Amino acid sequence: MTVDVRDLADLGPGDRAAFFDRDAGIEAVRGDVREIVDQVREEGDVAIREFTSKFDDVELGNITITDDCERAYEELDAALLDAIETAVENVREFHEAQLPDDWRDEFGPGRELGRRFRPLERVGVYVPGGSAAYPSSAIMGVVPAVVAGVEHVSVVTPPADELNPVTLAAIHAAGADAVYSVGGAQAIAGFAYGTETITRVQKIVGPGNKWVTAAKAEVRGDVEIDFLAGPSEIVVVADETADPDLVAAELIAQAEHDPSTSVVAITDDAETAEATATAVDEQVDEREREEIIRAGLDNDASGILLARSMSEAILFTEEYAPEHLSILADDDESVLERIDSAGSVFLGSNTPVAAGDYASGTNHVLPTNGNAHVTGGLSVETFLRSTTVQRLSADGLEEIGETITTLADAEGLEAHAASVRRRLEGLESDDS
Ligand code: HSO
Ligand code: ZN
Repeated sequence: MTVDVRDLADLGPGDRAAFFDRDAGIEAVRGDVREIVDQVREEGDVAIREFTSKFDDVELGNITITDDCERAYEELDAALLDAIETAVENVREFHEAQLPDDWRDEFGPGRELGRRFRPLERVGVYVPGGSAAYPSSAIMGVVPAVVAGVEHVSVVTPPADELNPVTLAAIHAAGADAVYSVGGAQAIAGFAYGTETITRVQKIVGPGNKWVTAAKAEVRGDVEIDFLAGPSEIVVVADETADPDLVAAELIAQAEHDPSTSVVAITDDAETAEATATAVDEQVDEREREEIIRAGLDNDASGILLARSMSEAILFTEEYAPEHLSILADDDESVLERIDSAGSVFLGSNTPVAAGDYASGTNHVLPTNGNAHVTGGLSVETFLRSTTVQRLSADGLEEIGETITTLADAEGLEAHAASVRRRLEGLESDDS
């Protein structure tokens, strides 16, 4: 068997913890990354070129490749272009539905409060390249920023002798304003501090390898980031009605991303668990990326788990807080009802995770490593900031004046209280 079925109740504390202690694996490279970041910060483009030569084995001509993206778009095969346009359109529509309206309301007599939303001005999107060149990630990073109204959306993507034309075309279709042929920690540093060529941004988003993620951790504080994303993850919660072939297909699909992907199926039904293990065995041989898949299935945070009840399966899933959650169960809505922590949820047998990875419209840049306990994936809000606004009428100020002055006095901030009393006194003399 490629994957054994394990009883959840029999897992020792160490085995159980392995499922929950996933991390992005960046500690080992933090020191090296710090040096790269510091050098780019000091030397700008010179350091960008030096590190690109050293790590990517490419002597950069133009760092800026915005026009190349447009050309790739114009020259792309019609079927691919159509797929990219459909994906962009669906992602755009779903994200447009997220745009919040500015609002004001009266919360008490003469006390008007509200919120306004404005886009960030300059953001940077990291689009992975190399063996993990994902045109879809270009769409997922750039489109929400454009929808939010960000004025300058720039993209970095690693250089290569032959850049992936589909990725370049997708970057253009998604609406990026500037594109740079730089990858790794040096690209993140370029975004964070700016160089002669690269425009400094206010926020950096998008997934990357551990060098990229470590660099995001390094520059965080000087620049906003989305989150530190690790390898892909999925939990499939299945009951006895689930088709084991589909459960297996979901595990295998995400496992093909990376050898360190974590994939879990959990069910309360022994037959479903065994049949899933058999289906994984059968399917894995047929897959092109079999070796990567096998490595993923073998991870400590991967496995087919048999729970004593659906409740136990749900509690495990909640603690896992997976990036992707597929629910293949008769009453999937009531399973969903009991789960708060997951990046993106896929309900029912017609909803493969690949739909969200590529084209249904939801975002695939999602929290991993249990971060779904505290955050969601990329959205329009990632690229907005909010401002509160208020106006008090005379009545409104009189109503809360004493509350303010009492608290200000208690804090010893007499001038705060005075700024209120001066107005209240003015109001009294207006009355007389
Ligand atoms: N499942 C990945 C995204 C992706 N899948 C890109 C295919 N291409 C992380 O959510
Ligand atoms: Zn995927």
